[in-house]
Amino acid sequence: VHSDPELWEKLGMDVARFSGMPAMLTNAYKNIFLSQHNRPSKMAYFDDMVANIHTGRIREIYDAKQGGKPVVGTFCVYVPEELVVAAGGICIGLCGGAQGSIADAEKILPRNICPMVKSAFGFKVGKICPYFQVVDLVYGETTCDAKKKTWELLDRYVPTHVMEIPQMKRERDKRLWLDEVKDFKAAVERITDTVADFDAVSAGIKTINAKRFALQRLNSLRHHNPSPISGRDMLLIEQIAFYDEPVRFAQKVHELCDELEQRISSGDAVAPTSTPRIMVSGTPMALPNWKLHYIIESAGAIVVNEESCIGTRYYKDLIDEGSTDLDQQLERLTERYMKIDCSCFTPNDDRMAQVLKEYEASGAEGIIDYCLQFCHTYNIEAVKLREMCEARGIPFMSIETDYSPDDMGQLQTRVEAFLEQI
Ligand code: BJ8
Repeated sequence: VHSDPELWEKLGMDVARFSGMPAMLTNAYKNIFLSQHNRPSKMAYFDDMVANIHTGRIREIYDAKQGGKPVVGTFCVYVPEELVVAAGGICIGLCGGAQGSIADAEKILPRNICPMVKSAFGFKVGKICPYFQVVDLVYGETTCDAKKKTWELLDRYVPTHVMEIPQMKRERDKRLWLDEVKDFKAAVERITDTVADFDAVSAGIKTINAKRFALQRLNSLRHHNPSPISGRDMLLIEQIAFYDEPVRFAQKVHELCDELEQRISSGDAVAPTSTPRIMVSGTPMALPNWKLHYIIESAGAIVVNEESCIGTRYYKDLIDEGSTDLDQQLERLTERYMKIDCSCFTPNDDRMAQVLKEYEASGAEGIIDYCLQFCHTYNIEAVKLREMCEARGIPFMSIETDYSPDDMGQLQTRVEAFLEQI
């Protein structure tokens, strides 16, 4: 991992403290990623994105911002990045997946809330995330209680707007959501000082559709048995999707897909056909949270699908590009976003059908449901998932954990016992 203290200083970071952090990332990265055998060569781009995470991409965003492109930070795949691109801004996902910032957050926030919220908040309070420092505006949402109440506090450190995400999907909820999308568009236009007209929104939709489509292609190639790519590499790419430049990212994903197609036709795989195939479902795994994938793959299985917002929920649906006016564009955009089956909705039965569909498409042989500690909605929804799996004879296990390494041994034992059933 390279360093750029001059840039970090300009971003108002705690440079002394931050300078010690990239080394940890390097060691973890070497163990988890670079030690893998027979990785696709096109993973080099994504390795480089991580090696340069605190220099290259952040420098690129900083320079673009100096050139008049404001930066919007988000925490949920419900916030429509198409509209940020349409208005000439940059959109980056800011969710936190690191243990290192939790203690900062716990000086202010209660301890018994979701680690993702604490990690993200701690990054801002401790001034130890350059991406958090570069954003002009944060757009939060009212999905879960931990997030929506944290935004009130986060607003003291960085301007934080909040959009209301309905909790149901009736017609009146869809109307409310359309109004929220329009408010979001106006807020982004205010900071970019640009009105996103029909052509600009078309271009924004095309760019983000292309990114999502590239990920769809990659995910369907990785479903091949034997797997041409590991689950942890796929997760890494899904994480990088939230901060890379979207056009270049899509191109690099397609280059990797081309290589995977060749690997499939020549029978070149990362694990033999007999390897147990596991699908992960549940809460998002924000960068650098690789804990569960590492445990599963170190136990001799391979992860073949992530039913998660850092996973298929982010890219399974595209926006219809055939609109003829701006109103229709925004309606179609809201329709696409309303298909996201987050457990914050009630009822959320579409998710059951989606999990089953992805289970079958990926050729998985068991589901491990991943729930971040204190995430009540996913935790309770796991009851229905378990019932559905039991009724169909699908091996199912749910795990509730946080970012600390303390339960690694216990999780390893549970995962190994689960794999024996397969
Ligand atoms: S659309 S999953 S990205 S809200 S894990 S912070 S819900 S307590 S992340 Fe999410 Fe949007 Fe839904 Fe997706 Fe709260 Fe749960 Fe933590 Fe969560």
